[in-house]
Amino acid sequence: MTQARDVRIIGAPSDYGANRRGVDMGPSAIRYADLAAGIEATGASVTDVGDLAVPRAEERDPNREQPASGRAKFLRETRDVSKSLADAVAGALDEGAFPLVLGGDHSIAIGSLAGSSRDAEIGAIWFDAHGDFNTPETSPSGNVHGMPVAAALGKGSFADLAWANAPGLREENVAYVGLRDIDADERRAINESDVTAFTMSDIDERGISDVVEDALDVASAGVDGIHVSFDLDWLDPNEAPGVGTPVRGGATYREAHWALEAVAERDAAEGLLRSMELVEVNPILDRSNRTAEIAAELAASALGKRTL
Ligand code: B3U
Ligand code: MN
Ligand code: MN
Repeated sequence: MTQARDVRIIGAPSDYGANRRGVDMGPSAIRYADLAAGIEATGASVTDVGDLAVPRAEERDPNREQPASGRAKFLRETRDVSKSLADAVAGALDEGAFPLVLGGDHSIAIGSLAGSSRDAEIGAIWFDAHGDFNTPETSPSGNVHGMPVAAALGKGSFADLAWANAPGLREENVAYVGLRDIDADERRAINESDVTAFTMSDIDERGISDVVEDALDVASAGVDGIHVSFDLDWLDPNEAPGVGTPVRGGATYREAHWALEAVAERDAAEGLLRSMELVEVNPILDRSNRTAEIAAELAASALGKRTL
């Protein structure tokens, strides 16, 4: 990178996609954990455009609008947030800035992916315990945070919802890292699709470095850039307790830093990092803001923070 990056922080305090309250406070908690200073230490400049307007879930009826088949709670509200986030992300890119989106639950990825791929072919790396590949038809919960990858790719009844689709994302360029909690129908759908999925077992067997390098190859093949979607529940709950759906057996703190340093290294060589989001930080369930602190640190690692 010849020019210093101009990072634009966009808060998306939505919790419409999750069944536990609290992730709406994620953006504040991550900012409070010295996010901007950590990013500036990489040499980047930072502009924080604040939070998107998200009405409180209590004031809304989750069933007011539903897809043609299946169930997706707060679909109407999710559409509104997705559209405004997609515009904010695409607007940042248009102006030469790097969009760093703070969630919110993982349903916000629908907007990030739509915005990042509005005028470009992109790949996506998905760090998550979960596949987020449910459709309204397969979801056991109706929670949209378990559906954003399927939504972006137009699966199931998302095929009819253009706002949810990411125009420049092909499933061949989607790579999961560290999956460990998948629903039965979701497993079938992932296996039948052209996405590439590395599980926690793959990391145990091959090591984090080989797996992340492979994921980067998949996501970056033939595209203009990649989106990094980072769900804090990818980490082990002992390290990152402040998430709504913790799953045992996750990545360590060191593996997480290594993974994002590998992203930064590839970016330094190839300039491929286009957009990023940090999601599912739930301050109510956290201990002394440590999950938010990890999120802030990981953003700095992805953007090129170095020890030496
Ligand atoms: N797969 C389940 C659980 C879940 C997905 N993402 C999170 N939880 N955070 C579902 O509801 O789709
Ligand atoms: Mn997720
Ligand atoms: Mn998850």
